[in-house]
Amino acid sequence: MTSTNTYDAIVMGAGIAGMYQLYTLREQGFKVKVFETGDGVGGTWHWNNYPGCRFDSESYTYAYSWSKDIIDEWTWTERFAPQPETKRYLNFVADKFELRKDIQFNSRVAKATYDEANTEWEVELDDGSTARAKFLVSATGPLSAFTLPGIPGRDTYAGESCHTARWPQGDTGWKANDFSGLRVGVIGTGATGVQVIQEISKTAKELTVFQLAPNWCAPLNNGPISEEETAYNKEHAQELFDQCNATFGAFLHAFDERSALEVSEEEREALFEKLYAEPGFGIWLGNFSDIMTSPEANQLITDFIARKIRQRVDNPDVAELLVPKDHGFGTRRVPLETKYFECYNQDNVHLIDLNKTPIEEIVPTGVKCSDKQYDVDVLIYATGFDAVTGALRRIDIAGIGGEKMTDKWADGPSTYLGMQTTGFPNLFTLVGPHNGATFCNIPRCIEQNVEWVSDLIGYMRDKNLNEIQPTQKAEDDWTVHVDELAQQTLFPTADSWFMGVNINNPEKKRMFMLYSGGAPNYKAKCDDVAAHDYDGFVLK
Ligand code: NA7
Repeated sequence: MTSTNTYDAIVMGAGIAGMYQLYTLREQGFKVKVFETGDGVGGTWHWNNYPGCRFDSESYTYAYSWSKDIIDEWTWTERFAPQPETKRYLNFVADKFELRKDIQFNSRVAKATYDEANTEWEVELDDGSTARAKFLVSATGPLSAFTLPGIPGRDTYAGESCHTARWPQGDTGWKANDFSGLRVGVIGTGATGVQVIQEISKTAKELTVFQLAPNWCAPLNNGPISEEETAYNKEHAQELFDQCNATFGAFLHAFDERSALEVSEEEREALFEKLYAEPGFGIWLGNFSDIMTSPEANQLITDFIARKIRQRVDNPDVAELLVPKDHGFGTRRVPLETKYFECYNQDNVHLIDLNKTPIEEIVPTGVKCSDKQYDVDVLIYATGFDAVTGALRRIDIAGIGGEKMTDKWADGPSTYLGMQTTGFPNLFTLVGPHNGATFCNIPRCIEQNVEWVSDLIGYMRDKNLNEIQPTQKAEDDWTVHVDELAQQTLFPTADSWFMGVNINNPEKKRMFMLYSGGAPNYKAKCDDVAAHDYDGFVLK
């Protein structure tokens, strides 16, 4: 082992979190190395380059807030930026702050082992090379470990296919979003499926959508940002960030404090209509305060959205297939769409209900359902992720006494603040399970996570401390608290990635994976812990 591959901190992942963690620790004088699987920065926005990909956060609220130069120099063109623009933005930040010099690309961390004697981590990359650091920060992303269905015959398919999170590069044809003349199949109708379906429907000769459960989608209402708006957003950037940080999900949208049940039907419908016509997540996170906690209130918005779907889809039978029957609005992630429902009014788009006619196998020419075979030229898997813990589960992580993290979390994660778990000292899980950042307008909460970790590492340096991990009690209490908070909401009533459910990971225990107490409460708790000398942690 030479000193050249020994660092103060190793960060796994060069997405939004990893890039900022590198920046903050480096500013504090630490020697930092980032290992990134991909060949560029951006994480989610590097990998998810499928047609139609964009975020559902207002662009200027998704941006980094920590540099006035970035805010002044970068101009967002659309209210909800498409993936290429966000990727360009993150590359712009990487260039501006010379982040790449400390990032090693094409380098997947395969193994991480805690060395108790030296209180440091050794990581091993796919190519067998190793590096060491006192601190190991996971910035691997909550939705990065994609899943492919275990449908029989998948490998026999002779056409072209991909998962949306690994869209192949190409300058022409379907790889460049031109599906003309092609028969396309899409499996999956989550937020990703919705985006890719509405896009492919514009050019495909035939688009066949294979749907298990429909989702409660609502309009994105995207549009260009005018010069006047841009000028305002730049001038008032900090106010806008502060406004976000004060809300439950760190979006611009704050819940209406009234109950959906206490207002008149006219008032209720008026708010629903207004939110449905407005950009972004207002229909979910700016709605009456009890739509996510009261089944009766939730039923009202659920009925409203169902009416909208039935109005927008011409064929009543197809409309019924698109109206979810097994969960209420907002209990799963709400996909925001642009003419998604209208694309089912086109002759070239066909919706297959896999509950009635399940896929039996993939065959060389397409998809064989129980009633019929659908031949396709291109088959797209929009089948989701091993969410929140997936990327960590794919690394062989061993803590004190060689305990494997996969064993410790076999029945689901247990954490303190979603940042650490006992037995794995000096390892921090940004945007990890039970962490407030994972149910959030992510960059807003990433900044909180990163700054908290950087402050803590600085504190340990100042106090000459070498090791930190939570007490068992703090971890148990937080894990119970996370579950209790979730039980106060309607989230546990639906199967979703929030609950760790994806049919392609049947071994994963069904439990709420996020922190549902809201961004301000999460930040207050983290700040309080820090203010009390990291109460709940054992520091040595
Ligand atoms: P999601 O939301 O997990 O959606 C995955 C979709 O794929 C969903 O419709 C699934 O149906 C479907 N699916 C998964 N496996 C299969 C199989 N084997 N057969 C048929 N259909 C299947 O992932 P997304 O990528 O859309 O979104 C993830 C997040 O990324 C999103 O919330 C944004 O925050 C960004 P099911 O739901 O099980 O009925």
